[in-house]
Amino acid sequence: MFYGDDSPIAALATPPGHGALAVIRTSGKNVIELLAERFSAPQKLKAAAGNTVVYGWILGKDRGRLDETLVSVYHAPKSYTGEDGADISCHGGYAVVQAVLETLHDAGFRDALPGEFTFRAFMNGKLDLTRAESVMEIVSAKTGKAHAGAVRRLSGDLESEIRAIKEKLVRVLAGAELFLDYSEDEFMEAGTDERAGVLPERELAQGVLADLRELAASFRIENLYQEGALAVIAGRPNAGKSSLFNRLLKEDRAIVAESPGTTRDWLEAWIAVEGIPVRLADTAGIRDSSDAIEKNGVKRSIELIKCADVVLYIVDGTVGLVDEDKQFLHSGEITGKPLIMVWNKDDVAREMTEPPAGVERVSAKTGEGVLSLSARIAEALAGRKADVADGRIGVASARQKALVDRVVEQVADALDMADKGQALDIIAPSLREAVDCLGEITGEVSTADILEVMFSSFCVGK
Ligand SMILES: Nc1nc2c(ncn2[C@@H]2O[C@H](COP(=O)(O)OP(=O)(O)O)[C@@H](O)[C@H]2O)c(=O)[nH]1
Ligand SMILES: [Mg+2]
Repeated sequence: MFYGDDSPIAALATPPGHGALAVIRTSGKNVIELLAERFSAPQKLKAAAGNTVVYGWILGKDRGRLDETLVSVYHAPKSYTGEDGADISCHGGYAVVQAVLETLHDAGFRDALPGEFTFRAFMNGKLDLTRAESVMEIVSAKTGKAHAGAVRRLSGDLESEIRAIKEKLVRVLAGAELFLDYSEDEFMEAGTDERAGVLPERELAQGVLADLRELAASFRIENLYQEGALAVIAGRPNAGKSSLFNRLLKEDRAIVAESPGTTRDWLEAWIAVEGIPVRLADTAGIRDSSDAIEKNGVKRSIELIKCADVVLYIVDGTVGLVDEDKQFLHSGEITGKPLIMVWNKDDVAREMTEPPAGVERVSAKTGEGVLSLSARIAEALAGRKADVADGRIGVASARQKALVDRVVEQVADALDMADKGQALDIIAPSLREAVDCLGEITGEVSTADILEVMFSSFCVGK
């Protein structure tokens, strides 16, 4: 099987399992005719106008009723894929979905490959690659902010931004090429070869470079909202790590609760901290131990800390900083990591110890100080400029980021060469490659293998 034909495909587009409804999506050549063969009202289905809904039963191979459904009918090119299509809303159960898919297979449909619907939409010019990628971003967005960024890309904001930059760069390139077209003699007559070091539209190129650098820089934050970050809670036994873990889960909305049955010696859960999806991990206590099982737990904790984007180091405020804490804070695992020291049990510690400057005083017991701690976590992860919705659109996928980086490199090279007085015929290829890379971001320039790698990471039915 391969991407790129228009054969009739079908796939379950909703999660498998029990639910009020399931949607089975179909697209391709003759899908309405094929589906009509397994439909209780075939004439009605075939006569239906595009973008209308037809009621009827899906029938099995033996014409027996399988399910009572509503079928949304689409006629090319007015559909998601740009092909004829039909979305079957049937009941959401394992057996019924299997039965409907089986009868479709039997009628001539094949299983859709991952991302094949979106692939077809792209091939038929319904959306560019940035919008195609945003479809998956929408599906996987864990927080409102992640969703908002994806919606903007689906609306075409990034596509327009890339096209606008490309248009400017094409003007720079065209200026250079026009210059190159003059015969050398014309310049020689004037005494010198004036083409050297002259880049027409130089300022335009500099403006483009600035925009591109900003776009490249946007990836860190966009990616943070899309992919999330790992925050690890560490500290001595009894400092209140588990209590704080539970408190953060309660105060900051839990997105996905800890999945039971996973064999781990730490607990983790996804929470939303100021719109950032954060995988919060509660570790075993960090301390020297002779006990083998506990030693193992400590080893795992250290592994987790190594991967952390931010470490919350909990100190029992009623005890204060002890040597063991200091040892940990100066150990190799932690150097260079963003670290927030949390002075816990402040409800009782307030009278007992004086915390060092810069710590977050909290009480996991009462919830006091936890809001301020959350703000600190968000700041440690996103920096002060934590807000994505500050107007400018950003790049969200690693693919987009890598291409923008290449464009930055080529345009910077071109400007650099111009500064050094290089001839335009040396400079022009860099500009040309930059223009091509921009085309690759939106998919105007693309190869079959790039597309296949991209779309195969989609889920089936998308
Ligand atoms: N007074 C007070 N006790 C706390 C607080 N946080 C935790 N504790 C207590 O400290 C003990 C150890 O807490 P736990 O969360 O299990 O610590 P862990 O070993 O670091 O996970 C428990 O008895 C908690 O009730 C707090 O903020 N205030
Ligand atoms: Mg604990």
